Amino acid sequence: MKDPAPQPIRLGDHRPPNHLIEEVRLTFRLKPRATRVVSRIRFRPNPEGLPEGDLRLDGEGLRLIRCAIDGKPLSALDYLLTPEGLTVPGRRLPDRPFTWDAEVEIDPEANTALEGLYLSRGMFCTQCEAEGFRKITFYPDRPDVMAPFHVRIESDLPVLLSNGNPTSSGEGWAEWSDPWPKPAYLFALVAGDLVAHRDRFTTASGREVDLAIWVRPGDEGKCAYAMDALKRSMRWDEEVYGREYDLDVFNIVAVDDFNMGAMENKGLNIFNSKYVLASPETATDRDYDFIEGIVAHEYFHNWTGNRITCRDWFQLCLKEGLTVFRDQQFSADMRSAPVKRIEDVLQLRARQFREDAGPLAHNVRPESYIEINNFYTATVYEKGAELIRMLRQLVGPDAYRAALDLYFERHDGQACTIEDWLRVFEDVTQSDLSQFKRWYTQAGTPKVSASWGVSDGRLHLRLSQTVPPTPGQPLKEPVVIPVLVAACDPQGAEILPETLAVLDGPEMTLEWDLAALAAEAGLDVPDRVIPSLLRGFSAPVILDAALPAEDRLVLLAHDSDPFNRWEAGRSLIRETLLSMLSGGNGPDPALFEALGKVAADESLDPAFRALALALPSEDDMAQAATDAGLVPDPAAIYAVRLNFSRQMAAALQPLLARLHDTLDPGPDYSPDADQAAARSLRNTCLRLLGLVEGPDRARARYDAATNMTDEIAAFTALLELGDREIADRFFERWKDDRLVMDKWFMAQIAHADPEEAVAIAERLTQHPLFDWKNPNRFRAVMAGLTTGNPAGFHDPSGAGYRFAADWIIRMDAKNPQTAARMSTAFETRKRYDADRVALMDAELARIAATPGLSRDLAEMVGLMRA
Ligand code: B3K
Ligand code: ZN
Repeated sequence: MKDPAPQPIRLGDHRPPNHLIEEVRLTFRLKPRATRVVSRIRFRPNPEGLPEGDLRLDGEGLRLIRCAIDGKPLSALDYLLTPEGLTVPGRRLPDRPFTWDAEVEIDPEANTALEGLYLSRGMFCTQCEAEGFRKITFYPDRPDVMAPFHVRIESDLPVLLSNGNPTSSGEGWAEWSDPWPKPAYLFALVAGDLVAHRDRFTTASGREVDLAIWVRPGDEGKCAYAMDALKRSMRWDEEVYGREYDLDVFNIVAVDDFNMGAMENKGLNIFNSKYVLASPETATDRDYDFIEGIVAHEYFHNWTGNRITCRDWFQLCLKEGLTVFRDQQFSADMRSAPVKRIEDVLQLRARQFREDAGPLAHNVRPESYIEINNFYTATVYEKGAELIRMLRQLVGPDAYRAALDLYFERHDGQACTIEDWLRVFEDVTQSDLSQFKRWYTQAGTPKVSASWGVSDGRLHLRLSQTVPPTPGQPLKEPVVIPVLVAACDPQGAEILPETLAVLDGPEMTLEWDLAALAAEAGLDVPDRVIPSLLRGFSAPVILDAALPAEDRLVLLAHDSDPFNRWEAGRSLIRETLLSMLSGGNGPDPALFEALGKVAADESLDPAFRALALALPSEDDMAQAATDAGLVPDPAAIYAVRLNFSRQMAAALQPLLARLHDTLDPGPDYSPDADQAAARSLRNTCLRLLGLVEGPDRARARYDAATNMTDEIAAFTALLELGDREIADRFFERWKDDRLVMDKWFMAQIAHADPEEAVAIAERLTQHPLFDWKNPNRFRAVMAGLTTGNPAGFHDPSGAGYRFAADWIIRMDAKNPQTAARMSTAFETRKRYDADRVALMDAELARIAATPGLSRDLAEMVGLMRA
C-alpha cells in the first residue's frame, strides 16, 4: 500500500495543548542496540486546552514496553498507537494532575538520520530540534510545552552528561537536574569516552560557572579558542544585553557526525567538531572566525531561544533571526565591523536572495510546512536577522535596548510568537508596527529604485519599491524600508550627511536645499551630486540606481561608508563581467587603477582591501545575467571571471607582488582579526599573481607554510594552476586528520578545471576515506561540486546533475535532512537554457519517483518541480 501523501501543517491550525507538564523524570539505560528509556511525567490539564481533551504524545520508532497512568497499567485498548504517536482519549484521563509512566526501547546504533539519540563513533549523543525527542520517548514534542527535567543516565562509559546541573553520580551512573522549564527540543544527553578542556567564568553578579569543552582524547589541545570565544560571549551578553548565565555549569561537546553546525541544548551545547576544534596547523582563519561566531550564537540562545522560546515552529525566526543578529553584533564588536557587514551581506545575497528568487521562497515566518527541518533556511535565519537590524535602525539603539529589556522581563519562561516580539517594540516606542510586520508575512526580495537630480537649487531624491511575486503570493503590499542615504560632490566630498529615509509606501520624494547643504559642509555649491544609497546595506533589498560608472569610481575612492565603498567596486566589477559575457567591452583600465588604489591604501583594513579585489561568485554572476535578461552559461561565466582576474593581476602585478612580500605577519600565528586580515590580503595577492607568474611563488609558500590558512591558500592556488602532485603531498601530510581531510576532498573539486570536476568528484567518492555517512565528508564532496564548482556541476552533459541526484537518493535512505539540504543544488534550475532545464527536470523526476522517499526530500523536490 502506498503511504498517504504527508499533509502540510498550518500556522492557522495551531491550538494550545490539552495538557501541560509540571515535571519530567527520565532514566536512560544506554546500550548501542537496545537503550531503555524510562519516563515519569507529571501532567496537568491546560485550562486553555479542550475540556477533557485527549492526551497527545508524539513518538516515532519506539518499542513500547509498558505504560501507566497514576500507577495503573494501560492496556492496548486504553490508547491509540500509530507510527506517529500515542493518544489516550480524554474520557480515560483524570480531570486533575496525573502521572504518566512509560518504558520504551530504542536502537541508537540504527539511527543514521542523526536525529534523536544516536551513536557517533562510540559516543552516544542527541539532536532533538526540531522534532527528535519523539524518537526518544513518548512526549508532547512541541515547543509550547515546557518543563523542568531530571535525568539519570546508566552506562559503562566514563562521561555521562545531560542538561542543567549535575546532582549526583556513582560508578556507572550520573544524575542531572535542569531547573529551568524547557521544551523537549532542548533536551540533550551525551555519553562517551571524553576528556575536558576546563575553565571558569564569574558572572556579573558573582555566580561561579564551571565551563568544559568535551572532546575525544587527543583533541584536548584544540579547544582553547572555542573556550576563549565562550568566555567573551558570556561577558558580551552581560555588557550589551544585560543577560547573565543561569546554571552552575556550561558544557560543550564536539561530535564528529552532526547534521548541522551546533545546537543550543540548555547547559549542554552539542557542536559539530568542525566548529570547536582548532589549531593553527589544522584550522584556517575562516574556521576560527566561524568557531567564534557559532560558539557565541549557541551561547546567546540561552536567553533568545531557551529562556524565551517559540510557541510553535512557525515562529522559528523569533529565536533564530534574533540570535543571528546578536552573533553578528558580537563578531562586529570582536573584529572589524565593516568587514563583518560586507561578509554578512555576501552570505545573505548568495544564499537568501537566491532562495527568495526561486521555487523555495517562503516568508520569514512561514505559514505552512510539511517537514519543519526544511525551514531552517537562510530566509528564517539571515533575513530574520536583517529584520531585527532594520527594527533597531528604525527605533534607534536606545529604544531597541529598552524593547529587549521589556521582552526579557515580560516573556521569561514563555513560548512566544512574532506578535509578542513586535508588541514590545510597539509598547516601548508607542508606535504601530503592523506594516513592518509584512516583512514577516511576505516572501520575496523587495526592489528599491532610486532617481535623483538637482533642479532650482534643490536636491531631489525619489525612492520607490516593489515586492516581486513569489510562489503562492502573487500580490504584495509595500513594506517599511529604512534607507540610509548620503551624497557627495563630484570630487567625493560629503555634502549631504547620512540621513535615514523611511520608505513605507510605493514611493517617496525627499528634497534638500543644496546651497544650505553646501554651506553646512563648507563646500562650493556643486552642479550635481553623487548619492550614496542604502549605506551599510540598511535593508535586505535589491537597489536599482543606475549610477554612472564614473560616479561609482568616485564612491569607490571616497565614500565614507565602507560598505558602499566596497559596493561601488563590486558593482563595477559585476557590470564589467556582464559586459564581457555578452561580448561587450572588457575591463576599463580606470577600474583596475581604482581597485589598485584601494588595495594599496594602508589606511584601510587589509581584510577590506582583500574584499575589494574579490570578484562576484559564479552563482552571483549567473543571477546577475538572469536579471539582465541573459541565459547564463556557467562555462562562459567561469571563463570570463578567470579572464578578468588575469587582466587585473597583470595590471596590478607590481603592487600585488609588493603587498605579497610585505604583508607576512610572521611565524607567531594568532587568529585575531589583524593577522587574519593581513593573511587574507596576502593570499588574495598570491592567487592573482599565480595567474600571471605561474606556480613557483605558490610552491614556495606551500613549502614554507606554518599554518593552515597559508597552506590551504597555496594548495588551492596550485590546484587552480593545474598542479597534479600537490593533492598527494597534502594527503600524505594530513590523512589522519578528519577535519583537514574534509578540506582536501572539497578543494580538489571546487578548484578543479570545470571540465574535470565531475570526474574528480566521482573518483573521490571511490576513495577509502570517503565515509559518505559522515555529513561533513558528504558535504565536502557534494557542495565541493554543486556550490564550489558551478561550471562543473552544470556541465552540459548533465553528468554533474546525475552525480548529485544519485548521491542525494542514496543519502536520503540514511539521512533525510542532509539529503534534503543538498537538493537545493537544483533550486536555480529555471535560470538556465532549455537543455539544462530538461536535464535537471529529469533528475528531479528521478528523485521524486524513488520509492520510500523521505518527507524531507519529497517536500523539497515537490516545491522545486512545481
Ligand atoms: N537551533 C539549531 C538548529 C537546529 C536544526 C534542526 N534541523 C542550531 C542553531 O540555530 O543554533
Ligand atoms: Zn540558532
